[in-house]
Amino acid sequence: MTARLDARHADITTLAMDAIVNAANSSLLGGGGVDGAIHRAAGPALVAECRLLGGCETGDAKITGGHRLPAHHVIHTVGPVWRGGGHDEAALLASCYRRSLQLARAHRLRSIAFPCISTGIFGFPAEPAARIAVDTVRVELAGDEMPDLVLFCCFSADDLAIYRRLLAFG
Ligand code: AR6
Repeated sequence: MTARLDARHADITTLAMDAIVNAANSSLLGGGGVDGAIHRAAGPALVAECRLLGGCETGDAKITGGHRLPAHHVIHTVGPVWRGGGHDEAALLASCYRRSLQLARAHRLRSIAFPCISTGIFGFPAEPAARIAVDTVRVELAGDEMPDLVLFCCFSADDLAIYRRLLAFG
């Protein structure tokens, strides 16, 4: 069986998944956007755990507990800042999805929710970012049983419409 992919309009901090993914920065010490929301909801123990991780490279991912979140784990990944498209942004964004799923699998997690990494403060255009997200997740999970649910968590109706179309028609 291959993983089920779905998209939902939600605040990712409310999702009771095995893991939610955080669109962090390389310090892993918090910020605005979804990063700020996750740290506020998880409580101060999350940043204390993050301090032990020594930061994270763009395109890579690291895992912590979920603390006060309903999710059991947080996978922190650092997306690229959009600089016009000629600075390896697409490959680095794909790497965020790939590395997050590899971590989820290594920890035997069954369900994971992604926000639209890099498309807020980091400025990556929404449509190409969603295409990279869906294509990368599909390839990474081909023929693999774990995780068995991957949710694209959209914070806007516009993002949800993009993902619904990509999931329906490829
Ligand atoms: N639940 C789900 N999605 C959300 C939520 C939420 N609660 N809040 C925002 N989004 P962004 P980035 C969506 O800016 O572009 C931080 O300061 C948002 O609408 O959070 O990767 C970090 O520390 C957008 O679709 O992340 C970094 O410095 C998506 O999450 C920097 O921002 C990503 O927007 C990372 O920028």
